[in-house]
Amino acid sequence: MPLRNLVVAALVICAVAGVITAIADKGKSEPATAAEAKKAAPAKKTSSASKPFRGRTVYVTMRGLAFHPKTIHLHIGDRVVWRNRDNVGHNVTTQEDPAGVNLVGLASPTINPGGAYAYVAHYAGNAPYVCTIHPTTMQARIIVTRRS
Ligand SMILES: [Cu+2]
Repeated sequence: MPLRNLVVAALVICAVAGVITAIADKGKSEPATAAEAKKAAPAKKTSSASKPFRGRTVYVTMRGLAFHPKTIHLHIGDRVVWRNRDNVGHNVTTQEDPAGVNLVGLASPTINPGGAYAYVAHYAGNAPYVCTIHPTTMQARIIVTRRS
């Protein structure tokens, strides 16, 4: 029996310690100023992670051996989804831009008929891209700019 009493006593001590710690933490976590409260708010939002993607989505349709629309504009953090509506496979491959530096760096695998390929823009850039299977008709451009 003394061993059991010892265990019970230990559990009670742990529970009390837990409550004290919780009270102490509550006091600490309350922001002292409005500025601190503002700082703390975004951190809480990102940790919830219920909606990890917060950018815009731009859709490009691959149909009739062409990209529609031919030019897309997006901001860093936005996403492009290419959807293949043809009955042959396509891909999306950025080309070196003679007028500038290709910062997009995009090379998809083959996108099968009915399939799609998504790309989130992480860098600013302005690059022509093609489907390397049909490079004469499937030419387009992706322009990624910083959010102002
Ligand atoms: Cu193609």
